[in-house]
Amino acid sequence: MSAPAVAVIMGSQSDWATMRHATETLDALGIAHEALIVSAHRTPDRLVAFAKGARERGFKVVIAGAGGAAHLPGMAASMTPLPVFGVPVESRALSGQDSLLSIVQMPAGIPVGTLAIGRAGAVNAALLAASVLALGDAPLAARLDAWRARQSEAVAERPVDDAT
Ligand code: RP5
Repeated sequence: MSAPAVAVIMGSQSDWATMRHATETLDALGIAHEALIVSAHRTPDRLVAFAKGARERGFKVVIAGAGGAAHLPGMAASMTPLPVFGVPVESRALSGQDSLLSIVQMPAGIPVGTLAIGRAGAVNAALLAASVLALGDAPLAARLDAWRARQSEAVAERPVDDAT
C-alpha cells in the first residue's frame, strides 16, 4: 500500500473497540491508513502536532472518534483544512448521546461531518472517506462500487427463521 491517505485518530485506547471498525473497512477497500491515539485533553500537544502537520504528512481525510465530552474531532478540524469525519463513541454514562451532541453541534465556520454513534458511525466514516478519495482515484471508485454491490447481493429477498 502507498502512504496513508486516512488518519484514524481516537481519544483513548478504550475507543479502539469502536474505531477498529473504521480501519477494517478501510482495509477491505484497500485504503492505506494510520491509527493513532490522540487525546484532546490528555495529550493536547500531540493533538496540535498531529492536526497542524496532517496535510503535510500526506493525509487526505481524518476520521476522529471520541466519547463523552468529545472535543477531539472539532479541535482537530480547527487546525487542519482536511475533511474531518467525527465518530461519537458510545459512552458508559450517557450511551454516546453526550459524544454525539458534542461532535455534531459545531458552530458555523469549522465543520465536522458527524456520523452515527458507535460501530455504524465508524464503518460509515470509512465509507465516506472512501467516497471522497474515490473522486480522484478511479481504481478505488471501482472497488467501492464492488463493495456496495456485494453488500446488496448479501441481502436475502425473504426472511428466514433462526437467521443470526
Ligand atoms: C474520551 O474519553 C475518549 O475518547 C474516550 O471515549 C473517553 C473515555 O476515555 P478513557 O477514560 O476510557 O481513557 O477522551
